[in-house]
Amino acid sequence: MSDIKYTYFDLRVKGEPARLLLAHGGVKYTDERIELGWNDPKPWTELKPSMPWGQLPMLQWKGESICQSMAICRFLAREFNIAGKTNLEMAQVDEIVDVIQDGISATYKAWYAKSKEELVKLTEVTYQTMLTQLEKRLAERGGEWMVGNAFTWADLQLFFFCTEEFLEPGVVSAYPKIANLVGRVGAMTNIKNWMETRPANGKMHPGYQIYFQNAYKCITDME
Ligand SMILES: N[C@@H](CCC(=O)N[C@@H](CS)C(=O)NCC(=O)O)C(=O)O
Repeated sequence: MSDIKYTYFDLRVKGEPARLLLAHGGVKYTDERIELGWNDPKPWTELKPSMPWGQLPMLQWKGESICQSMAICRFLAREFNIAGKTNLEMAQVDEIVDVIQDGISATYKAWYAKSKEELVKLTEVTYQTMLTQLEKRLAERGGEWMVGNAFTWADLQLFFFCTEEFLEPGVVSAYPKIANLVGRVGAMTNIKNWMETRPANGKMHPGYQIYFQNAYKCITDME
């Protein structure tokens, strides 16, 4: 029985990057998936009061618990030596991760607004600006990895953003260096294996679908 347990909903949103890190690290852990509230509210209603911040994800690591998705990721990245080699590199990794988090937060905002105008702004302005800037930063840093000429979790976070329900695959191909990086991360043995074998998302409730499908599809559905 593993002394590592990761608890999150049966979803690939805020909690999925840590699952990618755990996959990359190749550690054995219990992947505890809490049923989505709209399918059955009971499991989360019972668990929520015992969570320090009333939210998931939570990582239990050898007798200690850590919450907050990005704190968990930074911890795992340091454990697996992909946080950056120096203090400066760690800051450069954080810089990229924060840019991606801004893009993810903008996505949530547009989902909640449920307005076509916001979704169009997200896809045509926010994503395009962010990907253009990331492509430029990647070129400045040698074109292969986002930081320090070596794989770090900044690359993994970029992989997450480009392969989950944020962008259409065709969008990434317009940014050749990012597309190449995403392809190389996806071909890493542990990541490839995780992507091919991970559990499917839990059953989605139609009323909540907008929150978990990419904005391009949301726009098409609104037309
Ligand atoms: N800042 C927190 C936010 C976590 C969060 O929003 N978790 C959501 C799921 S993605 C949650 O637990 N929702 C259930 C609730 O708030 O009752 C983090 O990054 O971990």
